Amino acid sequence: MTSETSTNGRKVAVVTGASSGIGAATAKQFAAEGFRVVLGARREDKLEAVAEEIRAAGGEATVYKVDVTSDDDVAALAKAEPRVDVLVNNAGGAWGMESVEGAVEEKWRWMYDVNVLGTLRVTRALLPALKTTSGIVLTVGSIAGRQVYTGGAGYNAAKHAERALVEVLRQEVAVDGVRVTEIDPGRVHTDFSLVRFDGDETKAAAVYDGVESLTADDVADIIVFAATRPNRVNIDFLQVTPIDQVGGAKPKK
Ligand code: 8X3
Repeated sequence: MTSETSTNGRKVAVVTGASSGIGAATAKQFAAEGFRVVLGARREDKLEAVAEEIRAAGGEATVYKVDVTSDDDVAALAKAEPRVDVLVNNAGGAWGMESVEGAVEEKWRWMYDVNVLGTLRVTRALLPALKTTSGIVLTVGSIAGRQVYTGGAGYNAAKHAERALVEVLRQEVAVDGVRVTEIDPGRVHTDFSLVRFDGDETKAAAVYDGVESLTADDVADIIVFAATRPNRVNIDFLQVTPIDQVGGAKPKK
């Protein structure tokens, strides 16, 4: 992170899935650290609300509609933002908890597209800019990408694949001075479960009921910490869970 050519001399952090949860919290924290933040997500009204909060606090934020499954959206983002110091690949998610025997291919395809190909699309498009700044790519994986659990096969497969992508990328771009870090959270209280259970609020609430989960800010803290180390410090990955989830990826039902 050497060049000083961004708008107002600020370094630029691009965050996908920035309209809520870990993405929104991460964007706010980067802005508080003095970065100009570039927020991408599908829901523009929600994105704009996050950006307004950042601006009200004295930060600088730019918003783009970015569905990471759309090549056009990603290309437009890359064209409009020639300087990138930090990329946070946060867009992703789980859909369903069917057994392997009951697997729904549509859900598996969506999970692969968002978690794996989405991370590929955005990273590939922004790599030229990241090489120019000796930047850093941080990808929000999951403990589900390191361990498996019953009912998790589609999500486990996608998150394991995303981790493989990230590990290969690290080896390929180290020579360019680009660092690649994976942040692997366990249970974080966000809309994650609402999405997984098709908007079923009772099922989603049960995941977090009676246990203390991580907050989106807990994870954002770690992302910003990893991104703001000196360039000589490479962090391969950080796994973070609530205390009751130590040693096992199994989500609470
Ligand atoms: C989600 C982690 O523990 O809910 O990425 O499967 S967990």
